[in-house]
Amino acid sequence: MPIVAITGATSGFGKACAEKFASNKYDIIITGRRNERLQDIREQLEKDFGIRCLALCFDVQERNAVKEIFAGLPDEWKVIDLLINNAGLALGRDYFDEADLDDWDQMIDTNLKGLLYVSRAVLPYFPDKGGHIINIGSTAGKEVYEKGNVYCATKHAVDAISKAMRIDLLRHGIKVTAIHPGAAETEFSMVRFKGDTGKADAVYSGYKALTAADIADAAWYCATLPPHVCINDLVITCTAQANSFYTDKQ
Ligand code: NDP
Ligand code: 8X3
Repeated sequence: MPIVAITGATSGFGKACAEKFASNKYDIIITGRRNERLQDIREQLEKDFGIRCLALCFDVQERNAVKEIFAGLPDEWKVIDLLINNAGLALGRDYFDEADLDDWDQMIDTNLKGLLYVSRAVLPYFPDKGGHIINIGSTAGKEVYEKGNVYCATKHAVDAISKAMRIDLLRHGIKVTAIHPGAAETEFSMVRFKGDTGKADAVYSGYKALTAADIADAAWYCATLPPHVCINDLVITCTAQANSFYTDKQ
């Protein structure tokens, strides 16, 4: 069975991708910081789909932990066909001159440095002249919006590093795809607004946002094309969203 490793699989896009690939008989490596959720999801995937699932609990910001976890993979998990770099977050929605510097650090360390650490740790396990990395960017990586400053910057960085990885990894036959979703209803806004349900719900009210399953379907499409075809860059929004900040509820 092919193996997919998915970071940030305890909720949202990552969990939906795990379900999509498991339902198509991939074996799955799921990661995240919340171990109880990881173990529950592992059990559910194994039970529902009859596949093997390995749950790895770590923080992508911790460079040494990332390296050690992947260096210690059991032998039967040592060929990884696809990596989905999905773990990420926004923290706060504040003017540049008012935002919290700890929030900035965490977004940079997770969305950019975490993606780099995991990618380097997984690269040795790709098959000879093969392998595929899907990076989850954002429409915030294509355009900036008011009070989006550093979150948008991290996703612009994901856009740039995806292009750079595609060029540098071509000599190993590795595909690199960036998927850039617009607003999707997941735990994203609850995290961004630090548990303020009113603010989080308002993000998705008055129009039909994307769902996590929509993004999993897109990832599945990109992952299952013939070897000579690579989707480089895919921007996907709900129909009501015309760009990174305009929706028809405005
Ligand atoms: P969720 O909050 O539902 O999921 C985020 C996932 O990332 C969780 O599984 C979380 O796991 C994991 N994660 C966060 N920080 C870390 C960390 N330091 N180490 C390890 N895992 C971490 O949000 P989404 O599913 O919406 O977001 C997934 C990705 O999609 C993110 O990169 C986000 O920026 C991007 N995105 C989201 C959009 C949206 O509107 N929802 C639109 C465009 C892009 P745990 O807490 O267990 O560690
Ligand atoms: C998440 C989408 O518009 O909240 O990346 O930045 S948005």
